[in-house]
Amino acid sequence: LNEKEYLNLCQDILNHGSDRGDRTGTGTRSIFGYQMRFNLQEGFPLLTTKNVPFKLIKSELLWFLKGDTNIRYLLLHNNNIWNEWAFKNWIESPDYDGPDMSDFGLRAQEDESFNQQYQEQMSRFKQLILNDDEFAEKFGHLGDVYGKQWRHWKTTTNETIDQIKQVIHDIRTKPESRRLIVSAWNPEDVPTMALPPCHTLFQFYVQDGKLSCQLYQRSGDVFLGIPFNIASYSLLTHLIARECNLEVGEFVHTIGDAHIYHNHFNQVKEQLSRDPRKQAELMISDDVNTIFDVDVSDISLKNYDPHPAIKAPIAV
Ligand code: UFP
Repeated sequence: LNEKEYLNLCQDILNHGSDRGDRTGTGTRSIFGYQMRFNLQEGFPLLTTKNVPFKLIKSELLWFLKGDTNIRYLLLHNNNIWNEWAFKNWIESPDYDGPDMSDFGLRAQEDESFNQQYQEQMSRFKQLILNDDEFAEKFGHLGDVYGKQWRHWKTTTNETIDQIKQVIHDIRTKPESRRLIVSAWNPEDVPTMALPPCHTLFQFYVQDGKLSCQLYQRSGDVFLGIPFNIASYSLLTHLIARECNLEVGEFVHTIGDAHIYHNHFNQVKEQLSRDPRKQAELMISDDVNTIFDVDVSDISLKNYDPHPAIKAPIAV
């Protein structure tokens, strides 16, 4: 059962992980080096032991695939998952004129009156991104994140490489290749990135007419991030397979630092007490000619029947 792969990871970290400090100051329990395998023929591995908002996963992935790095597209699709990273650029800039927002991630969790102020500034930020072109140009960009590296990798001779187009071409023409790789980790860009890529590199593999994908993820927030990442790369595998006239094989998820934040322990235990249900089925509209034209409305899930969502604070 696909979902067991994830639940076993959670249990393994709780049982055998090391308690460590981390960049965000929250504290984690972590293990190093872990691999999960999801058979995509069995169904779509969106977790059922809690509700995971597939809508957000879809619009984020299509945003990456478009090569877009500005959060405006996401906000237009009611997707707020990258806001904090762009917000950080704004509040640290000379243009910002509101109350002090330093360390907003931790402070918003601990101090309710600060949280009110933070919510106000965040909604002001979102309105500006949506309605003010100049502001969106200046503060909506997240730097050289996935979209940029996947579609417009900058070379030393000032050309760009479209890694996605290239890998699709290679899958079609050299399916036995061992070089079917897309890398998001660009050491030159890392210092200026809002968040250095968590999903660092992925590789494809074709066997028996089926496309498999393996992701190397350097760092995984196992409660909040990983359920998204599993679904996102499974969707990517489906889309690339469709583009190459292949069936789907496996999604192999390899994680470097796999951690559960200390303030997610109760949520994880609640989730582990639940029984997995039947997996959903992914539907991609027949109208889609190429994944480069695909719209959020072309992708849907059939029979997704999860347990209720479980809320938890995000570490920024
Ligand atoms: N994180 C994920 N998945 C993602 C993403 C972030 O798990 O797709 F963008 C988590 C991992 C980590 C934090 O807890 O965000 C990034 O912090 P760091 O750069 O210190 O690893």
